[in-house]
Amino acid sequence: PQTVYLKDYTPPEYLIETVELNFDLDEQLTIVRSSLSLQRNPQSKHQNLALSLMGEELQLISLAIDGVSLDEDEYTLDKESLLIHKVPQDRAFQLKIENSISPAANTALEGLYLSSQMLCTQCEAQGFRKITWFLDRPDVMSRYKVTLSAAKDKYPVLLSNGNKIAGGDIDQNRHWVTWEDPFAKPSYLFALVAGQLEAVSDEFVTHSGRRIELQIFVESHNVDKCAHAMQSLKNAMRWDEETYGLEYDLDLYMIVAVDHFNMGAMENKGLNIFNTKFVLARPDTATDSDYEYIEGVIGHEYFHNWTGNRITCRDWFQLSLKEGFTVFRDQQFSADRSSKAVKRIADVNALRTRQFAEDAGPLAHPVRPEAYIEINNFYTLTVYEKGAEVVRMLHTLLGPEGFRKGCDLYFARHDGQAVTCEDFVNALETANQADFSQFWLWYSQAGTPVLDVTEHYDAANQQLHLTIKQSCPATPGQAQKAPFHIPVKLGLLSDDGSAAPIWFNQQSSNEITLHVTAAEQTFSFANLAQAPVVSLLRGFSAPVILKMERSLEDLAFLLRHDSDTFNRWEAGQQLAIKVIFELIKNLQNQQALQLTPLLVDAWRNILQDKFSDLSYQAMLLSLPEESYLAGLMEVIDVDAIHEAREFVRISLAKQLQTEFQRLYTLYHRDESGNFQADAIGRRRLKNICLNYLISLETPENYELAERQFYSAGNMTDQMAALATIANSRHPAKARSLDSFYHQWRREALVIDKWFALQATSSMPNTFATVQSLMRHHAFDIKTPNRVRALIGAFSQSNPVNFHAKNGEGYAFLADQVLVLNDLNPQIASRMVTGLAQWRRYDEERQILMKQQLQRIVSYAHLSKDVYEIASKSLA
Ligand code: HT7
Ligand code: ZN
Repeated sequence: PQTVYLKDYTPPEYLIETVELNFDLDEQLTIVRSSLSLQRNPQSKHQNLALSLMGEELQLISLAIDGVSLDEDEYTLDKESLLIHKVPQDRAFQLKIENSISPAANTALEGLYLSSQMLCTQCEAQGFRKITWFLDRPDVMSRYKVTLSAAKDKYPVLLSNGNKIAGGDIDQNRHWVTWEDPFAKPSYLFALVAGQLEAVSDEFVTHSGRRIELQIFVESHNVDKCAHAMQSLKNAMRWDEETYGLEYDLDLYMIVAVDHFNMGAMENKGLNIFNTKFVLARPDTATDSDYEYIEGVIGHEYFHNWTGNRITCRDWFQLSLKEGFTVFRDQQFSADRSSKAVKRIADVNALRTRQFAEDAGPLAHPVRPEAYIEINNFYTLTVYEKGAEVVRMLHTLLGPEGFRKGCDLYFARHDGQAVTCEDFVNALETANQADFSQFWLWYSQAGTPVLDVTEHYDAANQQLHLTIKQSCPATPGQAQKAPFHIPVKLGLLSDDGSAAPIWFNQQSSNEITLHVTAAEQTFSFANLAQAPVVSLLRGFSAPVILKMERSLEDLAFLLRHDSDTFNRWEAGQQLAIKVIFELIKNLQNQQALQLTPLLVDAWRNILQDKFSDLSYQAMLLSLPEESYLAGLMEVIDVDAIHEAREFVRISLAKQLQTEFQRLYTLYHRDESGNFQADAIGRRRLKNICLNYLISLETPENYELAERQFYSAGNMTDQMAALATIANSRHPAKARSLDSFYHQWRREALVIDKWFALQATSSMPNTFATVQSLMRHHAFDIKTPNRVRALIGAFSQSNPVNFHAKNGEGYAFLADQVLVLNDLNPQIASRMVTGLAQWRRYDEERQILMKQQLQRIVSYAHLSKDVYEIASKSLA
């Protein structure tokens, strides 16, 4: 397969000003008639008389230019393009194309496809070319008018972008609707939906007094699960006006929820299409986390209207221009809507566990990649999450006002354009007279920088010297790295836990941001009568690995006293990590395990202290996840990690049982339907206590979990109880799982949870369970949510069982990847991730994982998607 390079970018040779599309919709055979007004792009340097359009899996019916049909010798058709040998050069012309497509046969879920009984589209990144031939690239922006016609009974609702301008009946059985979008857009933002859908409606009055109609379309049995998504949308619209001064532009905003979707959601202009998972919620079917995710994703897609749609990407290498910025915006939104501390910790946790692994492995790439084989493979944690961290650092460096000033300039300068990441950074620089030339390296250099910090207290001069060395490991294609510009937030604590004033450059403050720009730098702080305790990288001010020798006592001190909520949590995590790694060493040397009283005391303090934010308290009590611990190990030992972490969990439960029980009883109450932050906090705290308690495997704690499972009036409590049961030797495990299935068999999203819960159990017979679940009548390999819930969850979130020494997990995954490869390459390539980190394991596992990757690569009909991930993993 061919590699596409950023350096080869050239402007399009032709532009398309307007597009008229006419769809005769039918699930077996849809006829597409497209009329394009084209003209040469004055900015193109080429002198080509020919016009090359992209198209895949299309059946051509006819072609005409300015009303004159083209003969077969006037064009060349191949698998991926249509070349019209000669087109008018000095004037605009009309190209008419008629072709057919087969939505029901489209299992890749890209282009026009059938989801349940509904027809819908997914065009990002390059799906439009599976609908008709086009200049399917984001820098070609056109105005669209779309007419849909279909059978009235099967497809009573017909939707596309923009405003509905006309409609009517064709005959007794068929009807039509015309939509017009006044905003020019790239083809990836085109959408249509047809189906038997019900609309839940509301309205929003904008800052300037415009009335916007809001509609969420779902199948009729889901109408009672849209209220939260609707409220989230209104919250997002208000927030963007207040925070960025950005108002919605069309008169109508539509969201459609579909069962079959390759990702979370899609920001098509005026017609978002969502995975049902990120729309539907009712207290008894969705957990508190589901509610939070829904608000975040609804916000994310809404925010794209400005960061992505009004201002879009010049080419797909610039993906982080819209995704990194929009993730940052949705993170800010969620933080403002809930607990800032908890949201930041959750985001950093996800980044460090998953993106850091990507950045340290064979698939590492810069936030702005330079080459790809299949762009769908670059919707990555690096482009999204690290991209958001890069924007966050710009926000930190400029401060909120400076950042807003820069954004205002970006929106004013580039509205209606397709631009690059440089354009974004330039606008921030110009508005603030800043210089981000070194900062730019965050976009072009891959890998996670490491900060090695040493401190030296000079008692005689009452000075503290901090020496920070930065380095960044080699990544594929980038052996050497230049130093980054890293904002490092710092605070100092006196020995009573209060803030020690920071005297730096003759000025004093309680917190400062250091600019780390060289390979090695020393920062000195004056007027310190005693050695302070350093709180570094507050708020996780940069996506780096911080290495600093710290005693258990210092960490326990920071855990008690740091005023920075992120660093307070981080101190607890570092403390637990140090303890767990000591235990891992003991296990590997076959020594007896013992838990240091220091950790028990620290956890006791957390349990006994008063917190206004109980979600935060619950987070402080959570032990680092196994996958995060794995990322810190030279050679990953999944069994030792699991055993050591379990030992800590059980020991804490034994020694602090009374405290865990006290808090469980205090906060266990029925307040289903209450989604206020304090009620969510009570559930989180109570459920983490339950998690510790059940590890004791005593009848009374088993009883506690079972009672909660059967009496819960909300999904958070029911799932939390079932998860503890499924992950233990609870005698009622099978009965509880069966009961759950029967209770929820008609709710697809809840059944996904049921699959995932079993797939992630660390109990010994899980692989057999996974195999039998593959044969369960509710399992469907053509439904991405189900695949993620079973195959994805097992291979990516069940380290002990997936990495079983006999290699059965690896062979199973490769089998499924090959099946998926033929059905849905995007989902197949996502599943390969489970094997990508093979070099991090012991030699025996390396051999087994590598064998499966080789088996995948040698498959005769391998898709570009899977080939790219598997071959790069092996390289
Ligand atoms: N911008 C959207 C990306 C997306 C997507 C990409 C490839 C294949 C399928 C897809 N569905 C959605 C989602 C977002 O980031 O908002
Ligand atoms: Zn996005």
